[in-house]
Amino acid sequence: MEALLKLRAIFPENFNAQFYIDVINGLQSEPKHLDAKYFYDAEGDKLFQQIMNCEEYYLTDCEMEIFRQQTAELSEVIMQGGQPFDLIELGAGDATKSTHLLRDLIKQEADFTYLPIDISSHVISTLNATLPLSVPGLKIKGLQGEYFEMLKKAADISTNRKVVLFMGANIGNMPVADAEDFCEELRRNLNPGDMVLIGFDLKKNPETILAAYNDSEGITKEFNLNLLRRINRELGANFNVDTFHHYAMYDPETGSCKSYLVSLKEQVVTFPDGEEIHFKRDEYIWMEISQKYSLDQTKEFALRSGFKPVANFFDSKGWFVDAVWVA
Ligand code: AVI
Repeated sequence: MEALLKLRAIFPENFNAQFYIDVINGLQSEPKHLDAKYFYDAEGDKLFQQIMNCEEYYLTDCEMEIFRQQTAELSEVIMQGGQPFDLIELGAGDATKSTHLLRDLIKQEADFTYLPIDISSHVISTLNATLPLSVPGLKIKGLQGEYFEMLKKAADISTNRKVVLFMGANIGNMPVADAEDFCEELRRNLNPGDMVLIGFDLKKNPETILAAYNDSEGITKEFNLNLLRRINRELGANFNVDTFHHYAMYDPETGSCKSYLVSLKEQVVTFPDGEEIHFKRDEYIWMEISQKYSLDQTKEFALRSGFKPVANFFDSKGWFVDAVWVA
């Protein structure tokens, strides 16, 4: 506690101790890495919006097409488990894709409550205020917090059947073993008959995948560099972002797409408490994984974590799947 107070006195005003600890631990690891969850400050959110709109980043369009064009089929599968139910969305964001589903479920007179879960209180208060206006008749109860804590809370609030949406290929941002653990924990938090819909980005032409993470306008590069800028802004470090190169690679054998920032020279980055991070020339920071799966792998994944795969929804190119599993 005393150490923490000292740190608070040294660092900029909005000092987040956990952020500092994770950054220092990551940069002292071998190889160096940073946790991709820290990409998403206000600046990072804006850059991610730009990524989603950029030519090469196909993932959002693919999943949007599924939610726009197969809405009735999605509703049918979801409603088959019986009513009433709670529709829970992990990491709801602005709920653009799920709004199509919500409207259709209301049209079908489904008896359900929408429980968006997000770590951001801003996201939750905005959804609580705006969604009932854009989706008349919607019952909504936003939950702000960590996914599994809020899933437990959702189970306390009602005993209704649960349908959990985990979209956007967010599962790809976990290494495969962590994603398996995540699915197992999800299963443990659900009852038999509950359902999950998980968005997976599928393996495809390696050039298509690589381009999505190395766009020609350099937005993904800025998205990565923004984390170094954030560390400068919030933790008072002195990264010179011009001396880091964005490098993305995709391995078609393993399906892992990884991004790195590579130091263009030998250098030392310092923090206000005197902590120093040394970089050799060409030393890299592993920034993010975006894992791609084959359809068979998604099925194995379901079975290994105790779910039964019941339906798959593909976009017209067959690049993305929203897989529906029953607990
Ligand atoms: C949020 N997530 C699914 C994105 C992805 O495709 O891995 C994050 C991202 N990183 C770079 N571009 C997009």
